[in-house]
Amino acid sequence: MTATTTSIPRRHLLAGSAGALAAAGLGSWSGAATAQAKALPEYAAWKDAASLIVHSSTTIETKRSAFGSSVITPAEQLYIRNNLPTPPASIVADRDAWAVSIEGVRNPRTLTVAELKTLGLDSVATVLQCSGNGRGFFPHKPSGTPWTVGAAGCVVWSGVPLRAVVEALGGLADASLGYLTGTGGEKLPEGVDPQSVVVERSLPIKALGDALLAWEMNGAPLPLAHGGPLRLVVPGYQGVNNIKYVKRVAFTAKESDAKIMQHGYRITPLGAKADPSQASVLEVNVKSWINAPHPDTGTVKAGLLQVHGVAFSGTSPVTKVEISVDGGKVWHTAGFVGPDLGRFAWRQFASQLKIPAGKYTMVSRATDAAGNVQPEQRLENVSGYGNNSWADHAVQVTVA
Ligand SMILES: Nc1nc2c(c(=O)[nH]1)N[C@H]1C(S)=C(S)[C@@H](COP(=O)(O)O)O[C@H]1N2
Ligand SMILES: [Mo]
Repeated sequence: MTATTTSIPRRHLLAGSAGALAAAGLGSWSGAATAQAKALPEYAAWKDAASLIVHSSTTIETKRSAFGSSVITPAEQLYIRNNLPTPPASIVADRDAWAVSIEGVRNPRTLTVAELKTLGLDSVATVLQCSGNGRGFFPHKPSGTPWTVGAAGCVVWSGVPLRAVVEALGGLADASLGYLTGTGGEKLPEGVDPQSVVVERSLPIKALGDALLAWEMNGAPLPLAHGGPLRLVVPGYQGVNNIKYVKRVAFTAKESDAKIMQHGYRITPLGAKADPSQASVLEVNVKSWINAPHPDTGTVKAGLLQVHGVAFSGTSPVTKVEISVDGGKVWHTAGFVGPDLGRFAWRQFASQLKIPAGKYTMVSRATDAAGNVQPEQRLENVSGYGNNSWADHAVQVTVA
């Protein structure tokens, strides 16, 4: 599995200076380009500012040009998204003392991280991606952070399989409990209904199969910024379902009543109001994008050009990535490079192109083992969730 070299004949050059996609207003860089250069907040001061776009103290994005080509996203470059103010550093002062209550099992109990560490150990690489990643490409400008591609990363988590914890506590209390519910440990603001602000998500019980209670990320104690001391990691599920500073895991008959579950993170048709009958943001959908070449990293010279990017899906491995330099008219299969870290991780793809001078609209399109193909168009929805459109993720490249 090596990168492929493809010669791009002149006929694949886009006519005119912009091409159809650009003319339609797609594939623009407006989200990244208009972000202000704000300073990193204190809890994330250890991050690599040069790799990041600070939208606010609780929303920080990785620059597209900062994604490297070695699969794992370093913690210093990983995006941050907090719905509530970040908890104080005191919660990671004694990590082993952090406690999580486990409910809906035969012997419900509160377990400390120290106790969890005796119950089992596993390690899994996953794509962590905010469901709003790509929101910046929606033409109706949804409210929320206009992320382009950088509300995502691929990281390795270590912790105890949640199944092992359930087994240690006598198994599920009732075989009919249909949901796995996780609750964040933030201190909630006073004077408001807790259900209106708590970060609490319910997932179909099948998510238990791969779930982990993780205390380590990329080989280091889980940073506070990413949910330390303990995080519920649900491989294959969108960012919001991976509960940071988790204080409660419950097996429940119903979905949580919390607003973030009932009305938040729903795929709401344009013009409609969010309601619980609409699809919730659950599994990650098939997606890819090109990280290099990138207009921020200088002039691209005619001749040999290295194109690379990332491709992933929810719970199925990606099996194919195609790239196009003419906005999707002619496609070439790219090669996978680097280690395969399993079906929840992203894969790097690369292609060497022999390319003449001109303007190109470079796009990539992923396919997974279940046969899902990355679509050309986004699914319009009020909050701008789940954008996996290959057209929106185009890079405009000038080869001189
Ligand atoms: N407790 C808690 N967990 C949370 C959140 C939060 O605000 N509080 N945000 C969620 C959202 S919307 C996303 S996209 C991811 C972001 O994870 P990161 O900040 O580690 O990148 O965490 C999820 N888990
Ligand atoms: Mo998110």
